[in-house]
Amino acid sequence: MNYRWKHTLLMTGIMTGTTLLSSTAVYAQTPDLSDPPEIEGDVITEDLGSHNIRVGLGLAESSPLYISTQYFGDILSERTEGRLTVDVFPNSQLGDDAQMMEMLQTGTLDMTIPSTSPATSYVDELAVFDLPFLFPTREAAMAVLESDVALDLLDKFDGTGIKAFAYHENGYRQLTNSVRPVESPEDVAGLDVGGLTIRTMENPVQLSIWEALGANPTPMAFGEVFSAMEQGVIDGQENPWSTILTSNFHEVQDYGSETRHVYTPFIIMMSERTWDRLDPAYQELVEEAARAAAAYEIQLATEYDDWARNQLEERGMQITRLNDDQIAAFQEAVQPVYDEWAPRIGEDLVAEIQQIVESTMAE
Ligand code: TK8
Repeated sequence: MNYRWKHTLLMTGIMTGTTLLSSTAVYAQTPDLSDPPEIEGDVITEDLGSHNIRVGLGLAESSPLYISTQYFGDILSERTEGRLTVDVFPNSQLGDDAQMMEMLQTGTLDMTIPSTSPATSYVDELAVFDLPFLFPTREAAMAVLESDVALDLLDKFDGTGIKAFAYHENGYRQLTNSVRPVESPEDVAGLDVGGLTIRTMENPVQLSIWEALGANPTPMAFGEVFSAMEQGVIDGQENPWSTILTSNFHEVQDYGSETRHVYTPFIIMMSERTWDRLDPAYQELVEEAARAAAAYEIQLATEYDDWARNQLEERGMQITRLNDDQIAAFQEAVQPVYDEWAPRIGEDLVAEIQQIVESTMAE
């Protein structure tokens, strides 16, 4: 275990069986998460060149994404005797998802892990994940993300200057706002008082969803969302509970609703220019480490989800849980999104994904 990883464990307070002397703000925000899997596999002892890989992330240091990216770095470093190193830059400090993908293309950044939604400007078909209520359960989502149908979409980055390795979990997206409790589409549309101004990801399907719900959708980069809410430019946003917590959105959002309306994953990706500079043995290792980091991140994200919701409640957010009928009302309201987008995304692709989902429900 190298120093950096130990440091991360201390910072995030996930050292199991250890009492931390001082509880930092980060510690207070971190559940008892699983340790990363042991780093296994051959060590490349031959000197195949030294590279420092810079990874930009939109999310904060306490997010599952950041923790798993540190683990990714530790795998590379341990298995190359320190010749491959990774520096992680969180909090959109190097740019937002769209900008960081452009930086991969130009080679000014080595890696990033964006949501699929902004990545649809490179691979249109990824918009299939933007469809609302596509995955009724996390098991269904996992079955799809592991399927050839989904993995083939990653190959479609070929020729864009970006190499995509694996899916991570972002998680079920939930609505928050600073105006009123929401338990129905009517509450979003605010029939008499006007619709909520909701920040959406920069993606046309997301825009359609919130239009269908009667909101005033405002596409915006993730890094700008906190201050836009603080300044009252927007009323609300939607993201998984873990992101809402680790981004401190509860400081500026009084209400949350467990809508689970969208499940868009992350993709771990590298600049092709960086990739081309790596020895084939290193390339193979990077791919392997990316998959290991993805598996660990999915585990962490799953562990984080309910815990983060409870933490938000403890910190004063009023969270509305929705029953099946209430969820069904949202689902019905966004049906026009399927009518509009399924033909454009590809009816076959949508059907293939739905078939995988259904196969998990039948079990
Ligand atoms: C982080 C983003 C973010 C996403 C969003 O870079 O934009 O709301 O959920 O987490 O990818």
